[in-house]
Amino acid sequence: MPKPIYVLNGPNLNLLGKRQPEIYGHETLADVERDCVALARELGHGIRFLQSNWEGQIVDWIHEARDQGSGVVINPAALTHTSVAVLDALNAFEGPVIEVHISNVHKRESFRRHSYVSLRADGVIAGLGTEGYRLALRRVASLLAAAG
Ligand code: CA2
Repeated sequence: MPKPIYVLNGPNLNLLGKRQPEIYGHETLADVERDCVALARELGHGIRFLQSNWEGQIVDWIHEARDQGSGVVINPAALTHTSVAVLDALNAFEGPVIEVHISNVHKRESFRRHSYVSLRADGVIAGLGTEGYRLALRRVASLLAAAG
């Protein structure tokens, strides 16, 4: 069985599609998961799609991915801007990592322009809406294929 790509979602993303649609759109996280599962299948991969409001849980899932995952797509949400713990965990993960933000963080408050996670990410997608998750999955799949 090939290892799944981990798709990790940080705090408050469980509210996607339920609040602030002007920033984050109308799709729910369940919609995003459904589309990611379908695309991953097309690309010949499985995924483990997860969300937590707890920093330590995100860190634990990144640790799990070290043995059980092939790559990571991560929207760390607010932890992007605060969490050295998430960065340290990602630094211990050897496969491809793509960071996703639904909104264009560069068009918002200045604190959103700094990302700890970008110090490790192989690529960053911001402002492409929930389509960013699918683009990130495609990139992880192509990096995995290139690595053989
Ligand atoms: O644009 C993104 O994807 C963010 O990672 C979303 C985070 C924010 O802190 C980052 O700066 C950018 C916030 C996630 C909270 O998501 C909500 C969705 C709907 C309603 C309320 C919050």
